[in-house]
Amino acid sequence: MGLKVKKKNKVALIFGVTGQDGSYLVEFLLKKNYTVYGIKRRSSSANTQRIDHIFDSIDFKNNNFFIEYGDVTDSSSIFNVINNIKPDEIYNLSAQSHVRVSFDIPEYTANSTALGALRILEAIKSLKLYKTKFYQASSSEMFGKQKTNKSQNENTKFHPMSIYGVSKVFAHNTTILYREAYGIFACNGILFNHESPRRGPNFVTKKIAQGLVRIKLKKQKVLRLGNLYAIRDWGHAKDYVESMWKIMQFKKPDDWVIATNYEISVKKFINLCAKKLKIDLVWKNKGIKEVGVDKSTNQIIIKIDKKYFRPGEVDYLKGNYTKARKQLNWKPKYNINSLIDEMIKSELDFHE
Ligand code: NAP
Ligand code: G4F
Repeated sequence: MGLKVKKKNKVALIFGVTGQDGSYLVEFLLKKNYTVYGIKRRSSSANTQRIDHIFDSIDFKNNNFFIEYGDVTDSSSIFNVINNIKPDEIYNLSAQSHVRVSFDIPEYTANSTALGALRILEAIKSLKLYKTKFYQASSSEMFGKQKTNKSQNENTKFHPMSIYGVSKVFAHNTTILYREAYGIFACNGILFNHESPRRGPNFVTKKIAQGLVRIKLKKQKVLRLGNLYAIRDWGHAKDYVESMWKIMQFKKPDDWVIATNYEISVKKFINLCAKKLKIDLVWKNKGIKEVGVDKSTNQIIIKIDKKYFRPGEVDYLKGNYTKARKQLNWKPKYNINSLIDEMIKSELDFHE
């Protein structure tokens, strides 16, 4: 009988582990038997709510999950952690990820979202870790302003409309440069919007699901929103973290669009949520005066607030993920209905 050699676990390092995607990615990798290190930044209040459950969950009993302090605006912390861990795979999910906020804190957004990726790639290069693979969380926000409402793929030209988008283009191109100039296995996942019950509360889907449930339960009177006519291609974060891993296992480093190829407006998203909650919603007026009225009570429950409009808006995003479907054998399992069902259920459960 031949000797059975236990294969060493692969080691992954995640920047942005405390975020929506980071939390799903840890769960995914632990189930694949990885040893996972996550980087959290210092904050004055707890920022680990999305991952705390992993430490004492039976689902992850044999886990190998460790948290280290670090910050992608601090080169020395990046260098030290990569040097100590020497991971097989690095996932850079860290960013100041809110598009509207990037107009208010442009310099910090560029520092974390653009230069963060550069700092990690520089550390890989200077430590000569040529076996370490790198994943960059690129974004459909990079496509920005498009001349036509055609779906976007890997060859679509970028025209970012926010400092966040500009920063992501920098990180995206830097990733390609380090691949081509230094031979690093560096990949970009150009992910379209993806949501979940763990989505941050100031992104529109979570804000709508949370707000309408609170209104239904009479805990909130009005939900204030910005542009109702932006169109997005919304998927589920759980599906999208699987694509990140598949991108890193592909035979060569490359860039990939990950999407559902199904687009709806913010207004349609509201209508679908309202219908699931049995709120009889009708719309009145136009422009800034547009309101959503609960027909059963005749109360205004949705108002437009100028403060949520952006100096630059992205009107239309719909991704063509044919390359990922054919070459990575990836496709989304959730659709818009199952995504909304899960988000609404989680909000209702919260109030039980
Ligand atoms: P998220 O929930 O906002 O998570 C961002 C993560 O980055 C958090 O863990 C955050 O830490 C961390 N972070 C922020 N600044 C940092 C810094 N200076 N140093 C270290 N960590 C820092 O975002 P997400 O939705 O999970 O998205 C993950 C990544 O994919 C982001 O880069 C985002 O830009 C990109 N992306 C997202 C989407 C989407 O639709 N969700 C689509 C395309 C691309 P705290 O928890 O302490 O804030
Ligand atoms: O939910 P959002 O803030 O997402 P946005 O701007 O598309 O960005 C998200 O997706 C990107 C991928 O394309 C990521 F890279 C990025 O990190 C982030 O995860 O806004 C979606 C749409 C926008 O057009 C916005 O103007 O909803 C519109 N909107 C209308 N009212 C609102 C609101 N957005 C927010 N956040 N809050 C509102 O009250």
